[in-house]
This record gives sequence, structure tokens and C-alpha cells, in this order.
Amino acid sequence: MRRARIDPAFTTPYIAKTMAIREIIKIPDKRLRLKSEPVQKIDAGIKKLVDDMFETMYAAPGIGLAAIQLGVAKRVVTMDLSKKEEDHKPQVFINPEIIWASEERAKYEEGCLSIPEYYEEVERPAEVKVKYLDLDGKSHEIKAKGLLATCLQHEIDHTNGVLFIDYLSKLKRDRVVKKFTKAAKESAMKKEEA
Ligand code: GNR
Ligand code: NI
Repeated sequence: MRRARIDPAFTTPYIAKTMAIREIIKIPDKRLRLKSEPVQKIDAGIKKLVDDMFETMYAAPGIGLAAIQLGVAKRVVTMDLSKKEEDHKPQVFINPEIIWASEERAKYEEGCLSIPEYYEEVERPAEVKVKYLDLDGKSHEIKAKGLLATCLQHEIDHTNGVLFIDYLSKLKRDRVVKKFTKAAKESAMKKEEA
């Protein structure tokens, strides 16, 4: 007899190795407000998490992702600011910390995969110095400006439970939270019906 295509004994190990796109959690999920824990040891689990983060981020698509957006409260950030899809420039920041921020501010229109299809201008320090570990555990310090500075601050905020809507007026923030809360309730109701 031929093996059934969906024989779980055959497909499960395959899924475990390759199906790495995970669900991105959305507001008002309370986990987005957690302070993530520092990574103590960069082991196989962290490497798998980073792989899954890249796959999820590229699929979304997004230019940055913090582990908490997958529900994992660890201080891990992935990023790719390359313009063309062909030349990926994956960057990993473990335990990233802002060690200096410029007085000068810059405005940038931000979006967030945990608040899909909502964009608003946010003002932040124009330049930051960030200290972080790479996947080999080696420490680095970089000075960032432009999109890299914005994205690093956005992702480091995620590791501290902060979202870009926290910088908007209360009116705007309440409005977007309300909209997503309603959508989450409706989708939970639909699930119950099914
Ligand atoms: O994909 C993303 N784009 C973006 C645009 C402007 C400022 C920040 C970002 S990060 C965002 C992906 C995301 O939600 N990362 O946490
Ligand atoms: Ni985000």
C-alpha cells in the first residue's frame, strides 16, 4: 500500500524543521506589554527562534521583529532593511540596549505588525548608540541614524512592552486600541460559532 500523503508520522518531523512561520500577536494582546527577559545563553532554542522570526518577518512582510511579537518574552530582535528582495541583509540583535540618544529628533511614519495597517508619524531621537550581542555572543556597539535608528528604537521598545502608539495622543491611541479590541472580540465570537 502507498503511504498516505498526510501520514503524520511522515510529515510531522518535516513540519517541525521547515514550517517556521509563527503567528504574530496583535493588540490588545497583553503579552505585548511584558518586559522581555535577557538571553542568558545563545543555544539551539534561541537559534530556532531567530530562524522562525526571520521567516515570519519576511512572510509578513516587515523590516523588523521582536520575539515578543511571537509571544516569546526574550530580548531578541531581527531586522532587514535591504530594499531589494534579492539581497537580504538579515541582522540579529540580542539583548539590545540604547546607550546614548541624540538631542536631535526625527519624525518617521511608523507601522507595526502587531497593529496591522495602521501608520502614524512618531518623533524619536534622530541618532542612537546601541549595544547588543550577535548570534555568536560577541558584543557590538553601533551608531545608527535614519531608518536603522527608528527601527532599533521601535524594536527595543517592544522588548520593554512599549508600542509606537504610546507616543500618540490619547485620542488616537484609544481609537486604534478600541478598533482592534472590537475586531478581536468579533473574531473570538466567530470561532465560538464554528
Ligand atoms: O515592518 C515594520 N516597519 C516599520 C516601519 C517604520 C518604523 C518601524 C517599523 S517596524 C515594523 C515591523 C514591526 O512591527 N516590528 O516590531
Ligand atoms: Ni512593531
